[in-house]
Amino acid sequence: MYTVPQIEAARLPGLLRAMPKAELHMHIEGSLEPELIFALAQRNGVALSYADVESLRAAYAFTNLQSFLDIYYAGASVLLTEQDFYDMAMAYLERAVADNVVHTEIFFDPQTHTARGVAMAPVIQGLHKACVDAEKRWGISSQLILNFLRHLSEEEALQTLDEALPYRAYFSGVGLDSSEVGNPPEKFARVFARCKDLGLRRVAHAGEEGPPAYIWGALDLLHAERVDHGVQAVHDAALMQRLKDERIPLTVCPLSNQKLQVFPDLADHNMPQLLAAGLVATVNSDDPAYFGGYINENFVQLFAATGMGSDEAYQLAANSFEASFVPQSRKQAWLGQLQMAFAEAARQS
Ligand code: ES4
Ligand code: ZN
Repeated sequence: MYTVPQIEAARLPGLLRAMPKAELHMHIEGSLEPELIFALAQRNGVALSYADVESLRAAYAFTNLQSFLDIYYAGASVLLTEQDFYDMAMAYLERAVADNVVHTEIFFDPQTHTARGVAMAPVIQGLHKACVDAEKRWGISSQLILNFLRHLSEEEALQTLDEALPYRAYFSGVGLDSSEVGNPPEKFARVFARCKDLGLRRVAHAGEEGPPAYIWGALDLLHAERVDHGVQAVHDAALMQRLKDERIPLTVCPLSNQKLQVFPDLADHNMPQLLAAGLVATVNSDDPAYFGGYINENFVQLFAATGMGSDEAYQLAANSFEASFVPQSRKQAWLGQLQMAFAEAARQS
């Protein structure tokens, strides 16, 4: 049994930044920084309804999920070519490496692009080439997870899946995102069943703003292997027991939850409760360009606000490896690296 070294509070932020980690809930379109949005708009001759970078950033004052999604889809409208998708993903992957992310499972929203007349090929090929080049250049591994937009119909999701299947080798799984309340998981039961038959891994956003019933639905109707967000599970004791017993991971996004008013004060975030209940909870950035920080900023601000310590830091990093869709042998190797990072921090303490 491994005993986590206790690290003094002053050294905790440094450890949170230095420890190796996996990021499992990050929408690549949500990594588009305002500067890159304007650069791509200029390169592609796309008109934006904001005068400059500052006025766009000033519009990032969200009150709920929908108020964010409206601006997020507007930002994505500058993406047209394979090079655009490649540049966006390389910018994220370089940033992730700086945060000591060793593995990432990247969400992308093809329907946000195909609905504007962009073909599936430049979307997936641009993202895939960036993943390959980033691994060669920096050693970070990545997978792509295709997300269906839940405010659209299941018919449209099925058509999107068909359009993506020529690139089946380039994505490992599917997910479900966009406006949650009013778009319950049962709407997508058939398309997820088809994905399961195809051997695709399955995740779904559930219990971000929506009720515990949507988390049950994600598990029982979509056969989701991970729940994205899932923070509303604490309102259902039987559900908490199920998540714990089956070790179903939650990919939690603290700064997203704060910015979208799920937990307006980070000090009230329920991450300590999720970990104390024995759940496989993880920390992720969701849409880092919009919510005020990449993964390390999520770790550092969450720990400062809630007073969690080195036990929780270790647990969250270990959980991120357990929750990833990679072979057990790679998870074991990462755990070894994690324990080396803790040993190094303990030597400095
Ligand atoms: C999202 Cl925070 C969040 N929730 C649901 N769908 C999304 N797409 C991008 N970010
Ligand atoms: Zn999300």
